[in-house]
Amino acid sequence: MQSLEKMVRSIGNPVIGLVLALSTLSVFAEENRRPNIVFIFSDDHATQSIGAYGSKINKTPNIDRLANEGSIFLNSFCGNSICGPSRASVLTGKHSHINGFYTNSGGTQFDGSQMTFPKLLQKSGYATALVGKWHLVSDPTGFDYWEVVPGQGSYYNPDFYTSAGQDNKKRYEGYITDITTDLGLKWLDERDKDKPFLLMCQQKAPHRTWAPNLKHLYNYEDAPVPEPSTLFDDWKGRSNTLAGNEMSIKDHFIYQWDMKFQERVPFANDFESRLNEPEYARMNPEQRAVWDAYFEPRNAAFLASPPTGKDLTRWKYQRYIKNYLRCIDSVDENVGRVLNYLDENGLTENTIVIYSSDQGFYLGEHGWYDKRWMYEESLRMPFLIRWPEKIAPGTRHEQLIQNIDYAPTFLEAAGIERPNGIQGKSMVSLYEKPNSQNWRKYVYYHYYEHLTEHGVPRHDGVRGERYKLINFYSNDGWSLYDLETDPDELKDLSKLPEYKDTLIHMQGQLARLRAQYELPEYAESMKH
Ligand code: SGN
Ligand code: CA
Repeated sequence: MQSLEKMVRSIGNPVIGLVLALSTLSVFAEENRRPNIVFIFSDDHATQSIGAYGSKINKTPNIDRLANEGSIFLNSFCGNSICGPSRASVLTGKHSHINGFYTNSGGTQFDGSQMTFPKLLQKSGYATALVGKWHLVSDPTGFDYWEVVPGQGSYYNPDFYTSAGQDNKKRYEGYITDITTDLGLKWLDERDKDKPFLLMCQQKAPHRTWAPNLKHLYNYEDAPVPEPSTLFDDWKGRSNTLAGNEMSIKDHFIYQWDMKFQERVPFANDFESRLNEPEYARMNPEQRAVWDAYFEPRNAAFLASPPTGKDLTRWKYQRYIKNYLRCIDSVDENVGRVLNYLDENGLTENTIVIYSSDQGFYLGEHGWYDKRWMYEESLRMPFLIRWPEKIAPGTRHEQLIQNIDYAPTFLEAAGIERPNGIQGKSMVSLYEKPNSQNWRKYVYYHYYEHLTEHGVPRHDGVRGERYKLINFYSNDGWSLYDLETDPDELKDLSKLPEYKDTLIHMQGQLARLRAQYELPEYAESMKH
């Protein structure tokens, strides 16, 4: 930067020089005002387990701070409910068929040469960093610093790698959620403080196999976690495809994996005995001692008199949900660490903080775990945002937003021109008018990973403010739900004559969105 004095001297006329210098200064002042962005992104965190979304099963005081001090989007959705595809949409602001990342399976690499919002922020003068789970196969692009876990990563003593490659992995002792935050905060300390910054802090938790921080193992011990009303859903009255799922609490947990047994359970079938707990092998002797002290007596009690029938499903639900919620306890604690860091370093006012997760998850609803289906629990993504300079505390948004909206929002917040081709809408205007009706009324959804792990068929669809239309286009046709009268989505209305007009209306919306987003023919989508 040219000094003021030098500029005035080189211009000769002190008055013109001073005017020019002052306007230059105001540009720099503007530059300093560009907001920082801290994007905290977890993996598989369902809104049903966030206090601010009305959780009945746990508390998340730190995540809730964002809603109290900023805003919450009550109708926030993904476009393809699975990890890599959702992340690719976040980075590009485009649906899967445009950004090229359709499924986690099939060996796709994210094309990191395409436009992403971190790249544009970096180019416009932001310091950029990414830590934690990446899961897009190719190396991250657009970050001054990145340090990520291979694939899904591990909970205990995790490996991380950098641009030095996966052959040069570094193992950190401790628990992944803490370590990911440590790396992010260390970078914040060491960053170039003359630049605004983007930090993407991407937590692996609470992804399967739901291994808690050992200090949280005894949380939720006192009482059973309430069950969802659809834990014993029989999948009748809806698409036949539902019964083909492999994600039920009843039949599809693996004892030595999800249920935390070390030995084959005598009455378990082969499906339920396929794998061994992946985290146990990574723990050091002290960690194992803590783990064993918790699980061994409880496993022994289970084996001594195993529950049967519905009680067995209930037992599995408790073991699953408690470990899942314990993982979230750690995520929430680490959100608190980040917020405290911003407070202590005078960064709160001018920093946008977002909490989100790559998709929702079934916490026993429909008798399930996992995601992928277009039903509400896995279609939803949390989206909480605090930006003290623009957003009034306690703002609640009803508008339908989607993960393709994040990139254009960050770009507009940073004053960067929106490049052609982005499919999402910037949400910045909604901060000035939280009740704005000038917003989309329907979102498009498309899941491609056909009948892989968990047995979910490909489908697309449209989610409106009241109705949801799903098209199981390669095997079963239409489903239609009324979210107002049937929020649990237990009754498919698509074949009922009295809903014919609604069906036609929603089919029209689907066709409109497919044209707007330039979807190819269904036959083409079936190649992915
Ligand atoms: C793993 C899990 C699945 C999960 C996928 C996708 N199996 O394959 O249960 O659906 O990841 O998750 S596990 O046996 O490895 O636990 S995603 O978040 O990456 O989309
Ligand atoms: Ca995920």
